[in-house]
Amino acid sequence: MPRALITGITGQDGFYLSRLLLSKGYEVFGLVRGQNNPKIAALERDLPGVRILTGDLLDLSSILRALEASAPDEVYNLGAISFVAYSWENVSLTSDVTGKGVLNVLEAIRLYARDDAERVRFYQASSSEMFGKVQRVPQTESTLLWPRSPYGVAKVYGHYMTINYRESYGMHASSGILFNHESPLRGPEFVTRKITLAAARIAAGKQDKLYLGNLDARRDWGFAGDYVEAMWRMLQQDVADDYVVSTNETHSVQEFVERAFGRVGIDDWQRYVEQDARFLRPAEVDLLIGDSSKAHERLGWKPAVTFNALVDMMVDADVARVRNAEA
Ligand code: NAP
Ligand code: F7E
Repeated sequence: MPRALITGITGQDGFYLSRLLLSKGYEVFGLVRGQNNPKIAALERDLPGVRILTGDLLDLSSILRALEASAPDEVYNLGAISFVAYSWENVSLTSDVTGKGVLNVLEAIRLYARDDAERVRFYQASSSEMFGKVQRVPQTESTLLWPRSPYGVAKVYGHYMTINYRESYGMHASSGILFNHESPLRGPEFVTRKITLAAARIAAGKQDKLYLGNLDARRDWGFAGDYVEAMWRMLQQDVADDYVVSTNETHSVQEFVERAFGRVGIDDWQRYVEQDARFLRPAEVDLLIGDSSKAHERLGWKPAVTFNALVDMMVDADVARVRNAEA
């Protein structure tokens, strides 16, 4: 039975990846931080097969202990401070967790694996946010990185450190440059969930307005359930490498709003949506669109869920939550 250790298991991707690995017969271990993390109860309820270990990306010795306890074949580093807007307000913490946290995991694996560096395969959750002020359209694995947020800068550090450990120590370390991916489990601070939740609440008469920042920003949005399959496939390759994972389509925030409100029967969304400067960013990433041909050719991966199906799935889940008085 293969064994996997996942950091960030209480997040969106942690859920989908755990479910995938459990379905493939893996023994799954999850690193959870804090002495009484309230998300543990949900994890135990939704993924009873997962074995929980405590630790923090800021604490190398806790990661080393988790490696010894889980003896993994594969480590997926999904843990991070992942909200871009928050990263300007907490620059140093974001740099430590999202950036140096990667080094801590790589170093812990190196120490743990000793003379057999390839023994533990490693996945790093890199991000399209690294492309920032995009230098090429669409973006590929070789597009110059130009991050536009402290989060993006921290991800660049983790990305190159992953490559560096691969090249220096022969580690089987792969980096997935994932474009935005969403699901009904997306945190409500991200624009997609903020919109689908608001559409559901407005349709139910529970909310009057939706305040947003930049409606013109364009993203390549896919479904998290599809993207975790690409992570797993990367670690099944004989040779570690870096891969863009994307849908190869771009849509504006406004298009997302139109589709979401249309799904709950509101065609005049302009009546409910107002721009609020609080949600504008000091530097914006205006356009993201990936080219995932390499993942398609080498991993045989392609996304199944379309943009419209993704929006509808998220809206329907929020409509159900509102109906059940959960939101
Ligand atoms: P998420 O829902 O925000 O989950 C982040 C996870 O990191 C949570 O489990 C969180 O734990 C954990 N974490 C935060 N600080 C930690 C620390 N100091 N030590 C250990 N764990 C810590 O993120 P996601 O959407 O699932 O994304 C997964 C990864 O992919 C992240 O690294 C993200 O940056 C990256 N990524 C995401 C996207 C996307 O569109 N979703 C795209 C590209 C890359 P708590 O629950 O305790 O807070
Ligand atoms: O913003 C605009 C905002 O916060 C998307 C993370 O998973 O994907 C995510 O980062 C766009 C931006 O995601 C609001 O300015 C407008 O242009 O949903 P978001 P993100 O910043 O793209 C990348 C790939 C990651 O790696 C990250 O971890 O939407 N926008 N109005 C708004 N965004 C928010 N959050 N709230 C608004 O009111």
